[in-house]
Amino acid sequence: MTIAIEVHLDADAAAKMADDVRAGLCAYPKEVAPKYFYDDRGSRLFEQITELPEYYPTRAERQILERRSAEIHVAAGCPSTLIELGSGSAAKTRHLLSAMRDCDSLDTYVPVDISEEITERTAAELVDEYPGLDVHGLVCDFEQHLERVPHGTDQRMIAFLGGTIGNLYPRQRHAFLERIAALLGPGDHLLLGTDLIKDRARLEAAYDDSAGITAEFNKNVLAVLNNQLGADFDLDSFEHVARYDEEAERMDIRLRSLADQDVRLDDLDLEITFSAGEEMRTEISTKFSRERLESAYAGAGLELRGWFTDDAGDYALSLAGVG
Ligand code: AVJ
Repeated sequence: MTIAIEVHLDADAAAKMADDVRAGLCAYPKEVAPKYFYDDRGSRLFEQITELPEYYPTRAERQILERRSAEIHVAAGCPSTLIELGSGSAAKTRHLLSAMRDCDSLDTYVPVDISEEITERTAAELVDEYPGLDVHGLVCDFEQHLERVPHGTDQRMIAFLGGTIGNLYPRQRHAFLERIAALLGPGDHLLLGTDLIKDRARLEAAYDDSAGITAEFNKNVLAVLNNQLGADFDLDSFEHVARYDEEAERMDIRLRSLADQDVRLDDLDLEITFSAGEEMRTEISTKFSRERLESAYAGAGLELRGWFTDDAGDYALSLAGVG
């Protein structure tokens, strides 16, 4: 059993954020990317979201993994290496690791995450829980460093859970799936978590909970800009908006300015104005049907090989492979 952790954090991550935020705030309509939600407070708020009665995706995904990990593992050809993008605390991943162990194929786990602290803690826990397991962690932004995941002769499964692919616009999603396809050998698989299309009322409730946690999570992105870019956003002058866009089949999450106001971002030497009622997009969360996902896969050279949903049919884990 070994632990090896490689850190590839860009020295200029801060500069990239500055450029990215400037471009988004100077565009019309204004937009800030959802990856900036997740500072410490944002990550804690997201944890709370996953426990809300209205927010079903986390529970649905957990149910699938609890009940069907063995089946998923066999359908994926009994891989011995599990690579997980955005692994975090690997809470749900343990079901997959246990299925691999139970049929004696578990060899290597590769968590890929932006947080060094969490990756180290998770690695230490897992080598305890799974005797003989090698953990080869990668601390990086996987959108930038996807190609660093280890290649080898072992059968691999790349897991991307949680439904985060829904945050990507179609072109970004296409590019991401193509990069995954390029990483997969003939026997390898992608295991992807996606939220499914359902009625507007349930979707909108899931993203606008009655306790107001999602609203706080959304507004927290303004606090991130205040802290990291020297901005002076007044969080109370914005309100949370979560609408289902039926045509695009995605949740569209925004912050609406409650007044005419100016905001200064010192570190960008930038002053922007919001008019009362102006909306700034902070996230999309795409919802899928099996057909839609199948065609997204096909467009990137991937083939749908397995489809696993929770009892209610709210959420899917799918397996995809190349050629
Ligand atoms: C972590 C991107 C999957 O889209 O459901 C939850 C984030 N945003 N509530 C999602 C989120 C508002 C979540 N993902």
